[in-house]
Amino acid sequence: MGIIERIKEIEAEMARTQKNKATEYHLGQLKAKIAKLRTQLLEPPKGSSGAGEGFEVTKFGHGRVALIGFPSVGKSTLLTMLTGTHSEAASYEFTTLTCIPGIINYNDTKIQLLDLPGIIEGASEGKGRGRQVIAVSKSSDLVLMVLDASKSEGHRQILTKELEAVGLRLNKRPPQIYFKKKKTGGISFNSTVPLTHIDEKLCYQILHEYKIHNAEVLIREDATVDDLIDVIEGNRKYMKCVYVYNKIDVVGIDDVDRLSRQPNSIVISCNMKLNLDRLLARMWEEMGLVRVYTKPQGQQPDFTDPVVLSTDRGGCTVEDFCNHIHRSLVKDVKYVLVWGVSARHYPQHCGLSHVLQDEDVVQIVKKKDKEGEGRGRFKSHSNAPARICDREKKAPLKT
Ligand SMILES: Nc1nc2c(ncn2[C@@H]2O[C@H](COP(=O)(O)OP(=O)(O)OP(=O)(O)O)[C@@H](O)[C@H]2O)c(=O)[nH]1
Ligand SMILES: [Mg+2]
Repeated sequence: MGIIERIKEIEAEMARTQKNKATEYHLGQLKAKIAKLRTQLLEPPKGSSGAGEGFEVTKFGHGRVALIGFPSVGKSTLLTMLTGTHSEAASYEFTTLTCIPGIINYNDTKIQLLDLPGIIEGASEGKGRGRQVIAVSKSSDLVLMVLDASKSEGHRQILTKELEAVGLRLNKRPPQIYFKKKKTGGISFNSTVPLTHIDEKLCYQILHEYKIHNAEVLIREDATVDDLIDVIEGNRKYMKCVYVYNKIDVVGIDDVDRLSRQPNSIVISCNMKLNLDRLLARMWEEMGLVRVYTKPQGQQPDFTDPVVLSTDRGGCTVEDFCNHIHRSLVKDVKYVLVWGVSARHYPQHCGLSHVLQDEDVVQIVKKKDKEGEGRGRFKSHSNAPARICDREKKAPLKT
């Protein structure tokens, strides 16, 4: 039996099973089994070299955004609108067959936008080019899920489910669970809050399913079984996602109003060029890019070419900023002067751990060149010994 059939079978069993206190443990175990099989499904088949054929697109710019959606929802039209790169758009499905990159210049930063083939239900199991599409979206900083406003709203759930099946978690934060495998000592289970979904026995059973018998588990929030499985698997990717409802020109105003009020959603129309500027602003905001301008000593700041940092790509501290300019700069920095939102007064003297914010101006003050042993005016440039007893003895005077 193949892995997919086994997953289907377990899912059917879960659907058959009544949910109550007595079956809770059994259901938890089944969930862990499915998660294990899904992970197996993602591994490249044994004996093959590498992960097989994919869309190879070089990373470019300060952030990467992937367009994901069913066929013919207007992904290619959106890419053409926003970037000026032409991507074939037509009224039939599966117009786009590979990954087409485009660049958006926005707020002095460059954002790479990727147009991808449409995905269909079952993409996580390898239908269509689903796997490659999902792999590319995993490598991006933000997912734009493009949906057709005139079609059923179930599409959003179907796509989210497909992405969840391969370990992508949209608009969620990692569960507050500490988990560490050990060599010996059995399983220690602790929690800092009252738990309503998990208890010690269930946790033991799930760990047993993974053949883990020595581990430390500390749960810091009212977590569910799925959260625990996510932490044990450890390969989940937490991503931001904006739901983009396209083609609002063909639906009524009531629907548009309802869709736009949903969380993380934005309504647009590519054909009528409606709300595209809002989409760009939203996209930029979600990526959390931090522009830092440099200021040479005694000169005006350079407002043309910012250093762009982000928490997802390396962090936003002064140290990250210095590393961005040059690796060897950090050890020469004495302190930095910061102007902007992150500074309490202008300019603020900051150390390497200071966290910068968008549109800050930074001036680096370097340490002076290495001085000799002595200090200040006692600095000695002669080769004379430091202690009097080390003096070279002169020959005694001849009398
Ligand atoms: N009414 C309306 N039609 C649109 C809009 N945007 C795109 N379309 C149409 O939708 C159709 C599909 O657009 P594409 O951009 O090819 O869609 P796609 O998502 O790239 O499709 P695949 O590449 O097949 O996955 C085209 O006929 C477009 O003209 C819109 O805002 N309103
Ligand atoms: Mg397309």
